[in-house]
Amino acid sequence: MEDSEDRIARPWGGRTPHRRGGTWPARVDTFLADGMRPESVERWVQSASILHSDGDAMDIAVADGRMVGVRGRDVDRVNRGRLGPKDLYGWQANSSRDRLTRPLVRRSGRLVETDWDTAMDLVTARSRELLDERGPGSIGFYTSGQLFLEEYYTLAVLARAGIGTNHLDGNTRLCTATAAEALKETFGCDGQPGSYDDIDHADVIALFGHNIAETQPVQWMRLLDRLEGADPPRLLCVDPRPTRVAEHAAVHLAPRGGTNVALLNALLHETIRHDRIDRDYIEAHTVGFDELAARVADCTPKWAAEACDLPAARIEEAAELVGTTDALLSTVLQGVYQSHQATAAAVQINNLHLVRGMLGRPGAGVLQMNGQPTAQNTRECGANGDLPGFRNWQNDSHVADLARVWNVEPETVPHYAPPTHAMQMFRYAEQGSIRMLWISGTNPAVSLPELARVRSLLTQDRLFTVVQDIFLTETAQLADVVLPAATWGEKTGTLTNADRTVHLSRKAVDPPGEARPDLDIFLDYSRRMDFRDKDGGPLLTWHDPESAFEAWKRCSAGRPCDYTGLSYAKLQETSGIQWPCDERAPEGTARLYTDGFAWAHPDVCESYGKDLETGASQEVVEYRSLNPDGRAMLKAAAYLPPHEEPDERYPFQLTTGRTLYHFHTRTKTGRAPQLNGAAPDVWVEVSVPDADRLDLAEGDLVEVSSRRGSLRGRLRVTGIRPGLLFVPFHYGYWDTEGGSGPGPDAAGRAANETTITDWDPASKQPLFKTSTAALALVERGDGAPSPAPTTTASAPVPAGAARPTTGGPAARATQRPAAFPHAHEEGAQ
Ligand SMILES: Nc1nc2c(c(=O)[nH]1)N[C@H]1C(S)=C(S)[C@@H](COP(=O)(O)OP(=O)(O)OC[C@H]3O[C@@H](n4cnc5c(=O)[nH]c(N)nc54)[C@H](O)[C@@H]3O)O[C@H]1N2
Ligand SMILES: Nc1nc2c(c(=O)[nH]1)N[C@H]1C(S)=C(S)[C@@H](COP(=O)(O)OP(=O)(O)OC[C@H]3O[C@@H](n4cnc5c(=O)[nH]c(N)nc54)[C@H](O)[C@@H]3O)O[C@H]1N2
Ligand SMILES: [Mo]
Repeated sequence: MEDSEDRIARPWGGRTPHRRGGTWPARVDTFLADGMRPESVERWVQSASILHSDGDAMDIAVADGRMVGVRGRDVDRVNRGRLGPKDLYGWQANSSRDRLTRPLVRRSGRLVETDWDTAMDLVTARSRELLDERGPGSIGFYTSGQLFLEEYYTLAVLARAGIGTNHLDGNTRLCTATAAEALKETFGCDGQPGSYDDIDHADVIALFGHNIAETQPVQWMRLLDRLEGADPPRLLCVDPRPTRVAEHAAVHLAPRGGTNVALLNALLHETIRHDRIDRDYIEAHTVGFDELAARVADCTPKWAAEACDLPAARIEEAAELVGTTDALLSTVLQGVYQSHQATAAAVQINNLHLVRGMLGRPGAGVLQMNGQPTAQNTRECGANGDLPGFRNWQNDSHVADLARVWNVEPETVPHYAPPTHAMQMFRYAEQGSIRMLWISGTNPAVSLPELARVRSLLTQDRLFTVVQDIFLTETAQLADVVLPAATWGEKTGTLTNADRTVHLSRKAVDPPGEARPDLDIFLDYSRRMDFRDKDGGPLLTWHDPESAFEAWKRCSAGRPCDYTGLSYAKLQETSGIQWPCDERAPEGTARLYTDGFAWAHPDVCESYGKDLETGASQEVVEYRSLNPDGRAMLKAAAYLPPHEEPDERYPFQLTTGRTLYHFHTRTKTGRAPQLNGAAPDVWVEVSVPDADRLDLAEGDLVEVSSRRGSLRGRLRVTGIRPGLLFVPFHYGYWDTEGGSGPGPDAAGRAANETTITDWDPASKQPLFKTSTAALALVERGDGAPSPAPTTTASAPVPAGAARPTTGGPAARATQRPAAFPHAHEEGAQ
């Protein structure tokens, strides 16, 4: 029984009802390029999606040496065969005609094609010159959450021990730095406590600033299936927009932007006041309860109601929901991480679970989510502002241990200060102390805040920029050297999703032209730079993905993210496996912290913590006195009002984020016709009362301006919280209509023209969700609606104001129920 559906119009497909505690039924979703029949597929190659943090496992269909489609893997624990819209259609971008196929170098102001030797010689010569003249601190690397583990590890070793620079960070700084920081603050160490399997067991699921329906659509399918099954969960949704999650929620709170800490302190207040706490658990496993209780003593629902602009009764209902269940699962994402007081808020969610003893058992867990497909790997490999293997830069024995793994002297590994965070690196580039910036797998000319500033700092003469990408992006167009990369499907590697599930993604087809895997580019650079270990041998002892993976396993040994029990062969045989996976847990580990918080011990923890208000790093002595035995830490935080508040000139709060059909700066999804068609251009969401008051209507062309800059887009009137505007951040000036060239008419449509350069003090994550703006009419719509989708949080009010979003025949994908092999049901504990 197979059925076919337009998965643009029906993004989540059909339902397979799922009862609490049962096994999620499998369903295999397949999309093949037009005219292609399953019989014509020559090979199916194992992989997993890289267009979000779920790692939906899939096989890539190959015929005639080309990718022709994808099919979900029913054996996999994460998705059990299901695929979301980006999984189904996004791969088509790989074969776009405008892929970069040769290196480019800037000559007399223009980027011209060249060969690899010329390009790499230029990069090497500049690196040497800078090392000689200005030292390792003049070179910075800004990487991604979208490469493979093997690539990050290689980059981390070459940057930290080869160049010896402290300036290496990922765009994970913009993404999940707060997740990592919140885990370190509470548990002493990064590492996702919960598991996606908790969705099968939870009784209440609380989503804080997380539009899972659009950003992790396959896990939303799992939730929808539970909502239709026996003993469904009740949802709490905290989001100022009318997301699909909000629509299905038992309680939806739409707070004023930037007030998460006020709300959470009230939830904690109610939990403690009603004695909905687990005293034995608190006693056995935590430190800091008395201070937390004192800090939230005055944070009544009535007090928070004012700060958050919510009815106090709703806050009480939410508190009852999370306070009275026996199985609470919370998920947290950008509505917290990119909002005001990001780390402080994310930590209060950990606190809620700790005081209720809701951790480490089926259905009771926290998912401090990741967003990008391989952000977890960026963090564990130390290609972000951390040392590899969650080692502590302030702990000399951790640095010595890392130096042992790399066979270098400990002084070679910079640890005189915290690894530089991305926002600081761009500041250094602006001020001139960083003179070479190597950007891989990210498009900062669209994704960083305050783009006018970013453009001007990237185009300075004194800064040498290398951009490694698969397209000539807005950022690549500003580079001195552009290196053409091979991507997913064209190279082999591993990736780890938000619930620690490691997948293997195999090469299915050759990359176009002379494009090379990022791993090969980094290895080539290291060879040319002749990086050596302390005995004169090559610093990098590996030569391909599998040998890089084996090297990483040695680095991970004995750390929380232990990969020593994994191998390519095992990942191929079993599909996804959750780390840690070692001798003691050869099948992987479903949940962390089932039995205490050993990684919080002062000798092994990744971080001694920070002051949540100022971001100042604590010293080991402070940590030891606070937490001598290694317990979970309850850290309190007072609510502080957002930095930028609406005023007469900029009367709106402005928030930015995602839509279901696009991924980030759209370099892939903008080139997949079904996805592009569903949301072809930027729009601006405004509430019904605000539109009425300003006499604005659906489809009007408006300008959104802030202290930083402005953008134009068509208006979509929705059920969003009054006083708040929303703009999707996907649209740079690159225009899909006119091919790959920048569309001059499309200038000024990027959300980040308007966003603020400001970041969370502890995690250093930029605040993309909280700034202020003005809204003005540019031109009346001609009756045509805005290009916003109707199937999502941007649904129009009234519902008939825009034609329903559909994909037509080109978007038909099949769904087939499948038997789920029970052997893979739950990873070992
Ligand atoms: N379709 C799609 N999926 C993706 C991606 C994509 O680009 N497209 N990107 C991936 C990546 S890298 C990431 S990081 C994730 C992000 O996934 P999400 O965090 O789910 O997505 P966002 O749209 O950034 O933000 C979520 C919600 O935060 C709400 N919000 C804004 N301000 C506040 C606030 O102050 N408080 C609260 N409580 N909520 C607020 C917004 O209304 C928005 O609906 O998605 C991943 N998945
Ligand atoms: N206003 C606003 N801004 C935001 C956000 C927001 O919510 N609002 N969210 C932030 C978040 S959470 C994120 S994660 C960032 C994302 O921001 P970016 O990372 O800048 O966005 P992407 O478009 O994913 O950029 C990835 C780049 O890598 C290239 N690429 C793809 N595959 C490969 C490969 O295999 N190798 C190489 N070398 N390149 C490859 C793509 O073509 C693309 O140019 O944006 C952040 N910016
Ligand atoms: Mo992200």
